[in-house]
Amino acid sequence: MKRLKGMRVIMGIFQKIKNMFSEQKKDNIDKETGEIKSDVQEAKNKAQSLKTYSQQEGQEQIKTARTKKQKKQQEKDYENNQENSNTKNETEASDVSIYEKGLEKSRTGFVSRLSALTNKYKIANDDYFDELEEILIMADIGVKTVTSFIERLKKRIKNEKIDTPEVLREIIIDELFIIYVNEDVLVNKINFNPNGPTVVLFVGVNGVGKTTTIAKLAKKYKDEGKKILLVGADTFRAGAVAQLNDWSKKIGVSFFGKQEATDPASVVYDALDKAKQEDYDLVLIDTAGRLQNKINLMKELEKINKVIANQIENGPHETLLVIDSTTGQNGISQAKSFKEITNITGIVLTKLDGTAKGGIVLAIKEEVNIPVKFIGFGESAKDLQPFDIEKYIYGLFKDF
Ligand SMILES: Nc1nc2c(ncn2[C@@H]2O[C@H](COP(=O)(O)OP(=O)(O)OP(=O)(O)O)[C@@H](O)[C@H]2O)c(=O)[nH]1
Ligand SMILES: [Mg+2]
Repeated sequence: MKRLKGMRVIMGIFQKIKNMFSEQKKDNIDKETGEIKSDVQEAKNKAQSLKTYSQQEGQEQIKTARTKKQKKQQEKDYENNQENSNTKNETEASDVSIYEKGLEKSRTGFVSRLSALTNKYKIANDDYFDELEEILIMADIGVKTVTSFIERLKKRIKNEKIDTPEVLREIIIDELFIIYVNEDVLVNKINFNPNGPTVVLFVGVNGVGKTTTIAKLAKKYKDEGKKILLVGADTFRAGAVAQLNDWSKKIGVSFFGKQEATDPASVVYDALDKAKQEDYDLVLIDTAGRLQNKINLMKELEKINKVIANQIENGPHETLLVIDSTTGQNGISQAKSFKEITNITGIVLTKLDGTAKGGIVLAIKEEVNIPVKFIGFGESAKDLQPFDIEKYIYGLFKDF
């Protein structure tokens, strides 16, 4: 009997221990479930905030850009009122005024028509959109870009219930900003080689401003203390090599070229030998752009690229396509063709001082998606600026 009772007691203890374990297990499971639930909730919250963030991000980007723009305007106003302002502000303001001055023609053409349109219509109806579309296409923005721009504009006007011309103006500028900055990191700098000479190849069709741009960039970087070598590899056009040589003397930088009509790749080969031996920082190579014969040009550029890559690690570090902005849609087709032929890393848009159509910048972004790195505003060595979309849009819409 005693044994039986003892057994029962032991069984009871076992049962209790078992229950304790199972309760403990249940507690653990509950605890784990709770943790999982809270993890899930946390993930949900994160996802929600990411979603909200990404929705807000675009707007934030524009807001930041606009705030910066307003700040620049304030700086500029301040600058105008202060005779003895500091050097940094002076540089900023002069950059802005270079854009303002350079885009004068565009402003009086395209933007004044835009202004007249928003004054004419009190509400944005179908006629308004038709006229707006026409103005934008005339400004060289490009049909594809204009169509998506108008669609977005209509949506915003509906969603945000915009009914005054003033707000409409703001929205138009915002949307043009969006075309350019949308989801991209804007790069307007040369990709410098940290281990030896940086090699920049210039391509583009005849007369777009390649040689002048090289001279302008040489001046800019010489003033920043770099040791520069200009290379005349445009051996196709008589006088092209001499023209670059003349620029090198004017600016006070070195030049490499051969007198007789030579194979451009062999000129580049010898030039890079010199660049390595004499420790040049920046080598700017001028080429001939005969797009008329695409296959030949492609072969020639391939050969030049091979020579550069063999001579200098990761070279060329940039291939800049020069486009004359006054040629409008033709310039866009050049960009498309060159993109097929070789690896273009950036665009230099020249002669913006000479065109009433500033829209090409936006069309290039949307249709070719290669960053505009520099813009040319005139014929002299100082008339070049790193491209800055804020200053550009500000210069364009100053009076809008
Ligand atoms: N107004 C204005 N003229 C420019 C600008 N850039 C270049 N030019 C002029 O455009 C013309 C052609 O410039 P180049 O630099 O010789 O052009 P290129 O591409 O080297 O021409 P090729 O060597 O013939 O292929 C020259 O008269 C330059 O002064 C600019 O930004 N604004
Ligand atoms: Mg030239």
